[in-house]
Amino acid sequence: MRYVIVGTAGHIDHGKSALVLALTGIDPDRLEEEKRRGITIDLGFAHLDLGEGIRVGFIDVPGHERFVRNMLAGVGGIDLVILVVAADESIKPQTREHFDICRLLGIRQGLVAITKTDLVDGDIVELVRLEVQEFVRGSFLENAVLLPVSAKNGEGLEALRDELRRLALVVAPKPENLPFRLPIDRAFVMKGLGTVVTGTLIAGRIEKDAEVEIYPLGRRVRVRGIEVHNAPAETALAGQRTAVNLPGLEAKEVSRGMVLAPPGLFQATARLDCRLNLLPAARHLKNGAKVHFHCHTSEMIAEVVLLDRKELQPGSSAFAQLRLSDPGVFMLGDRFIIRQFSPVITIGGGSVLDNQPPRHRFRDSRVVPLLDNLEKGDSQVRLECLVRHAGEAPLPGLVARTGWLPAEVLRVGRALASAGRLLLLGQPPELFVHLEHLQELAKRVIEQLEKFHAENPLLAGLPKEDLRSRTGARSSPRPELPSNLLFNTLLQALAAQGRIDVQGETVRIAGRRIQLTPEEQAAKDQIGAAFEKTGLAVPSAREVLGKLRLDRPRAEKLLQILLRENVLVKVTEDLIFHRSALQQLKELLVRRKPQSDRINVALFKEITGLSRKYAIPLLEYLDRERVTRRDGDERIIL
Ligand SMILES: Nc1nc2c(ncn2[C@@H]2O[C@H](COP(=O)(O)OP(=O)(O)OP(=O)(O)O)[C@@H](O)[C@H]2O)c(=O)[nH]1
Ligand SMILES: [Mg+2]
Repeated sequence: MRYVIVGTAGHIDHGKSALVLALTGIDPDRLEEEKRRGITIDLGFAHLDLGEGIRVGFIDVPGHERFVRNMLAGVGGIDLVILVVAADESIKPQTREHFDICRLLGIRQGLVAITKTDLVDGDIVELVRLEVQEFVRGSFLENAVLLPVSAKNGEGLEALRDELRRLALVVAPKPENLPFRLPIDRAFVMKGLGTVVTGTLIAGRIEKDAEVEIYPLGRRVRVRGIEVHNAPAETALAGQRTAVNLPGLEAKEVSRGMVLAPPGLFQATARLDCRLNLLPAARHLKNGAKVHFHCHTSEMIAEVVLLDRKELQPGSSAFAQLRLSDPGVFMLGDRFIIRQFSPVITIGGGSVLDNQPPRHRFRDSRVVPLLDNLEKGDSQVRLECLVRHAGEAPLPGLVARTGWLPAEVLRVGRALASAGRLLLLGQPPELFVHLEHLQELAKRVIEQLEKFHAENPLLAGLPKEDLRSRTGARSSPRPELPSNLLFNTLLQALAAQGRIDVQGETVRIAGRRIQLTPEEQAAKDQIGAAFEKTGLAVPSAREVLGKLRLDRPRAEKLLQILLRENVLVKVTEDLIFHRSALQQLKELLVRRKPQSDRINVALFKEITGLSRKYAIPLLEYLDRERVTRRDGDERIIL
């Protein structure tokens, strides 16, 4: 079965709805007000089997200039357009506007129906045919078939069905191997069923019972039932008119413009980088101008930020950033329309290139090449661009930015990894790192370590976390810190290359030793000797340091070095002993053991000649060192 969505387009009263009714037997004007006023107000839907496995869904749009926004909500999902031109009126303003919109949206196939031929004679039909041929010259409809038809007497309807059948076979099918996306065009309550939302499925497939998320609402619900072109179905496929029953959701919570997609996969965003085209008939567009933005079924206000010029001239095209009044789900390649803020007329359109761009500085030289690659590149170029620009990017973030399935992002990522462009970290891969970024970080790690050693010759190295934060920003255009996964991988790699040493939490340039000046070396020896000389009756550290001819911070550092080298041992915050004194103490106890393996505080004081102030902390130290073990008031020598 081949499913194709056909949209009507054309001026008010030119016979769009009558043509759909004549073709399908279904009146697309479903609202009471539409029937009373004889005009279309909102989108109408109908369907038709053309045989040969071809099923057509019609989206009938209103021609009235006040309802162009409704027309825009429908036209986003169509594969083919029937441009309707009434034989008695020929080309009118909304013929032009609707046709501009079709061109800006990149619709590639269609036909022209010259309607109401029963009202005019053959010469007039020929005249209109010539006018239309002139009108579509140079567009996607240049070689399209022009068919005179009448909904009244049935003229041309068979030929029109034949042409639709032919076109249906050349239309490119919508992509099924992408995460599904259903831009919602209607939400209503069905008796006994609850909330139903409808739309044209523009990508992927929706299964019955699947969990779905309503973006940007963030609500997750289960699909209870699906209808495709008004018939119950287990699965809806890309390209089909789809109705989804979502019990547990209030119809009033949902509105046109929201999107049904896999839960948690996408991120709604309010900033887009895009290619923007301005129609030749539009006025020039100033940087910062506000416009109406229409994409799929959504509509919001956007501020246009031009990236490389102060204003956009009519008929020209540029990269721009759009800042939206509300968040929405938009993907690379999505087409949109912009309309002037007031009076509201269609002035241009374009395609989304980046759905999560940062705010750019005006004329930032890195932006245009990036957008250029995103616009023209293949999957590999695009993915590499996104990762290069971010430095490192987690897999879920890349799924949300590309709109591809995770497996596809991984496939393209692996190809880039084997080409030596990316590094995929994690098992299974979760973080994509650009090799240039890795090299840049490696350079910064070494620079920061060199700088640290130069400024702190008495310190062994830099704690990892300090190094990570120093490696982040500074002169770099990217202020973010490298993630732990990336940073630890980088340190491992640098250590494996013999460029750095990592000891516990401390990192240093490989082989770098603490470098003391002769004066510092002498002071260090003096501190060591002072503690060694006094044995267990140690002076306070402050007393020792006070005697040195060194400033206090440097003396403190020397003390730290001695502690780190285990020449001195800290027993409590205030008590520091020389290693040799503690060693002698241990030996003293071991020698006593053959006499008795028990000792109490009084006896310990007696044999060491120490006061209680020293005795208790030292006994606790010996317990920790497993030389003794406490047993009530006594200790057992082990
Ligand atoms: N004689 C004649 N009248 C037609 C034909 N097609 C439509 N009409 C009449 O033209 C009027 C407008 O037709 P619609 O089909 O509602 O026009 P439309 O293009 O859908 O109008 P909007 O949706 O409001 O833009 C109606 O009164 C139709 O009966 C036709 O082929 N012949
Ligand atoms: Mg109509």
